[in-house]
Amino acid sequence: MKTALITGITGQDGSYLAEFLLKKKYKVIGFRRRSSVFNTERIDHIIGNKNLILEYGDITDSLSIINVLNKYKPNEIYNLAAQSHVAVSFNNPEYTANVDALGTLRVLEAVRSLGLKSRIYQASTSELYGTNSHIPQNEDTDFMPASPYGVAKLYAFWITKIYRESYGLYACNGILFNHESPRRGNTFVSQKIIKHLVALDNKITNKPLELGNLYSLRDWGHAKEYVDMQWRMLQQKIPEDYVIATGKQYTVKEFVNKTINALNLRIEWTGEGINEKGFVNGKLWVKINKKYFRPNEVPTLLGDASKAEKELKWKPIVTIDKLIDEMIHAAKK
Ligand code: NDP
Ligand code: GDR
Repeated sequence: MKTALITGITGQDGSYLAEFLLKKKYKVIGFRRRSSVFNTERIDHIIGNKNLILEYGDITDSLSIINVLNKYKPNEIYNLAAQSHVAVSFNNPEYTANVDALGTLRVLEAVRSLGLKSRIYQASTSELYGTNSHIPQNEDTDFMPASPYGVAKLYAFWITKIYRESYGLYACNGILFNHESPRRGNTFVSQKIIKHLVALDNKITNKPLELGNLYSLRDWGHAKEYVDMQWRMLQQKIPEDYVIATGKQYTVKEFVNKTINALNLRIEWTGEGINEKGFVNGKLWVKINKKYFRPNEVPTLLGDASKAEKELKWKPIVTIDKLIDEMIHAAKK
């Protein structure tokens, strides 16, 4: 039986990956941090599975990483733990660097110094491309991160590559573009739009949805499909880095429009810039609040995943419309 350690098991991807690996008969060790309130909502349905073990730890704490790695000597490590919110990283840049950059170093160095043969997946991101507007972006596109989050993940990307090349570790970067699901955190734009518009439609609130930049372009896929890729990257002969993306991009405004359509409603937009507003049946449903603008924006992300499609034998299936339908369905429950 193979053993896999997942840091960030309580997050969106960690929960899907744990389900995926348990189905594949792995023993799964979940590395989770202690919290004053329950933080296992996304994995409560699998707690109790005899092949799932949860251990307390924190990616900022080397001892907890070393102890758990030494105890289980996992075949595979999925390093998903991160302060993953780009806007928050501007408020907490040092903390973000500690978790997202040095956290990755701590995992790599623990594997190296303990002499483990564990294969390592590092959760890299399309945020590495930042302000590089050359699209589509692939494994050869230059990185130009535009946030404390992006630059912390740049360090993590390079230190993963450096440990692979210097010490022969089997370590891969998955450069994943945005991926969403009903388990997406409430403050990411997809879930924020869907939950708020569903609440307006069901008259649970009458407050308008407040957004920042409506015109950034994102390549949105489904998290459940993307965790399969994380696993496939660790099953190759040679460790390599891969872009995972759908190859289609939409603006945040198009995401709003698609959600409105899926709710069988119509939206009328008026005004420009900070005064842009969306009305549904004459009522104000969407407005701009400048507090949601970021100090720096990543304007356009569009991934070219042809390397993964060829070598990992993968093609994304879930369209943005299907993703939105699934998220709406979950939000209505
Ligand atoms: P989430 O924010 O949903 O989950 C992050 C996880 O990391 C949570 O389990 C969180 O624990 C844990 N975590 C945060 N800080 C620490 C810490 N100091 N020690 C231990 N655990 C910690 O992110 P996603 O699931 O969406 O993303 C997974 C990874 O993939 C992240 O590294 C993210 O940066 C990266 N990524 C995500 C993309 C996306 O579109 N979703 C795209 C590209 C990369 P807790 O529950 O206690 O908060
Ligand atoms: P992102 O995701 O920054 O791409 O990072 P997010 O959903 O937060 O933002 C996407 C785009 O929407 C714009 N936006 C808003 N964003 C939020 N959160 N809230 C708003 O009100 C709002 N209004 C407009 C943003 O400016 C941005 O352009 C996600 C995270 O999962 C990262 O961890 C991951 O690495 C990248 O995706 C790929």
